Amino acid sequence: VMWRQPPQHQEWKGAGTTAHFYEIILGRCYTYTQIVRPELGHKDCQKIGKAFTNAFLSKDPCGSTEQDYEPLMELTNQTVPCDKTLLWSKTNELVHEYAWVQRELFTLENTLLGYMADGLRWCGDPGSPEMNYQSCPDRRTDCSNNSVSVFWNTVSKRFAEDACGVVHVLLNGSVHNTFDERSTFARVEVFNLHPEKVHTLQAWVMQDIRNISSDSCSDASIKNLKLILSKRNITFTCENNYRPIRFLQCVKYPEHSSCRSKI
Ligand code: DVN
Repeated sequence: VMWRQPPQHQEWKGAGTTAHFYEIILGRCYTYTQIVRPELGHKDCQKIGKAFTNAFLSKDPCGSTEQDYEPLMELTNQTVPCDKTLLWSKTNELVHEYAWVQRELFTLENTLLGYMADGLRWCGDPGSPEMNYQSCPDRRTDCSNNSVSVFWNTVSKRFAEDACGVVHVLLNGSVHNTFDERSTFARVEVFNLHPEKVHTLQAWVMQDIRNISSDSCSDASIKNLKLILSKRNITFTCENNYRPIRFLQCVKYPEHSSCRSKI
């Protein structure tokens, strides 16, 4: 008999699971726990890798839940020291450049689980024990409860809940909504900071060095953030173009006028 090929149509609008997903997360887990943070050397990366894939394999990629990721969350708990949590929105590149230099600061991607998953895509299929390398749900056109979005919402929630002392956030003063209500920072992190532990949220609002405009801290969206936090009993402070991070921007554009003056 001639066996029919399984249908090869693209099921979802988004790109499929990253090639070699399992090997990548396993390798990153060992790199992180053995080399980046050897104090986490006791973590069981085999178990963590299995818990990660068990969270989404053989399941509807549009019906992902926080509970799916619960076993993974339990295996990857990690303490971030007070005053060292660094949140961000629309500053992906700059924030990680800064965290690379300020080694004691932790973005989510500097924690084990964020480090493992950073930049990857994954999904399964209810009718198969395999990963779907062909396509995965796009969060805008297919479904918001997809395996990747639910993962980031879940780990971001825990990251914010665990924070204590002063929390910092690096925002982009050169985009329309510096504080964007649809962002993970706004939807998840702001509402999961515990006021009993987090007394202050300090924002550093950075503008694109090539077009520095007026005071971003007085932007309407920032006023909205300030209001939300005051209702939650968290003090808000805001600083425009924080100098240490401006210096990082100057590394990229050393000839720019705002970088030419002698320090
Ligand atoms: O504080 C950080 C960090 O802790 C994190 O988990 O949340 C904060 C950063 O997320 P954000 O506030 O949504 O910031 P951005 O710049 O709007 O989005 C950063 C990235 O996450 C982007 O690649 C987003 O994908 P996009 O918009 O280019 O398709 C992505 N992202 C945002 N919301 C998401 C999401 N990915 C999956 N599901 C979501 N709900």
